[in-house]
Amino acid sequence: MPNPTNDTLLRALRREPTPYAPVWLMRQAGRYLPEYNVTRGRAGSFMALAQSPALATEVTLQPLARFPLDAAILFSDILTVPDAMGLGLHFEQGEGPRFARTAADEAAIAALAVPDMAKLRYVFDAVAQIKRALAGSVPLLGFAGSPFTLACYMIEGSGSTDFASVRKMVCARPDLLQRLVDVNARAVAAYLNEQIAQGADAVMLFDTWGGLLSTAAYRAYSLRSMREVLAALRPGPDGRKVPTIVFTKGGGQWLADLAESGASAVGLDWTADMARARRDVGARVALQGNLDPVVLLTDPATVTREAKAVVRAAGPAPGHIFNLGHGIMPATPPENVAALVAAVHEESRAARAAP
Ligand code: 1CP
Repeated sequence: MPNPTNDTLLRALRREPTPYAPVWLMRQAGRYLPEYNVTRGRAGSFMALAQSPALATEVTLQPLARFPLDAAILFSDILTVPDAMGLGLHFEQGEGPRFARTAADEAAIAALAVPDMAKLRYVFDAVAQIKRALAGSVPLLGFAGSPFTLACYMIEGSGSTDFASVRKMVCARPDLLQRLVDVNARAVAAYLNEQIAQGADAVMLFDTWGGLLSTAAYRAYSLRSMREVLAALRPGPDGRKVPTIVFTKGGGQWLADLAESGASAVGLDWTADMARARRDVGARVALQGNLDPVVLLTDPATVTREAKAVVRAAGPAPGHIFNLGHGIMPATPPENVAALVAAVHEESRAARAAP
């Protein structure tokens, strides 16, 4: 299979020189795009959209038709894996995810197993279909939730601001949490390996809630299980190692640990100091981030100024992938995204050309 024509992202993940900093945005397909809302309305529900490879392909490509982004990301959700484990996922319009059953006690956790990957066929079919539709134009990112972040939703049964029941389990029943995280790690590794087999050019682990843990608990339940997943990934169809990204929201204080996780790149949220991160670990891993997504709620001039500041903080050395510090917000005006992508390309190209 030929390399994607625009392989800036893959080169930056490998810390090879690129003419500019590649940019993609977490949640780049989503509710801020009117065309996404039309397709979602047609599908009837988020799950119906995600479970149709044709519609998932359509919405994956929507942001790329508007903006010269340097990567596509599979349109799906991290919670497809616990759904396939039998927890019964559904999304109400305007609300977050809900599970019909939780995995919060001894019996429910003991009953969990790595799901038959055939239940997630719709995801792998979407990866294959998106790859064909991209026709080599830009790389396709696959993804999964981290074993710990999936455990948070499985224990709680829905989203939460503090996941207190999960943090309680850390000290009250560490054995149960360990069992849950272990089965999730095996499931996530199998899930990502199948995405890789279908052509995902790079894969990312979203550890949205690892930042809620104490340092000791983070290392024991989140970081260690992510290392296990990364160590279990197989090469791509071309025989090369597939680049990987780990993102722990709130994980800036564990940057040295994350740099040793085995990932090619570490994603930073907007609270992290990008310039310092590049100095401290930039010779060992690529860094992704880290504009505050609320900047995109302002105006094109402000977006341009703030995006250029992140590009300057990261500097022109190889290994910076521009992104937001977390997902794009539904109230984002699309014209601000256009200004962002143009500013990143222009500023980073100029910095690399400077004598
Ligand atoms: O109503 C809608 O249309 C649903 C909104 C939506 C979207 C667009 C959800 C529900 N999921 C998604 C897609 C999605 N989710 C992607 C697609 C690729 C992209 O464009 O980036 C990805 C990578 C995710 C990952 C995801 N889902 C995470 C990790 C990243 C993050 O944002 O922290 C998490 C925590 C979820 C769970 C989830 N799914 C959806 C929502 C609203 C949530 C958050 C629930 C909560 O509040 O805890």
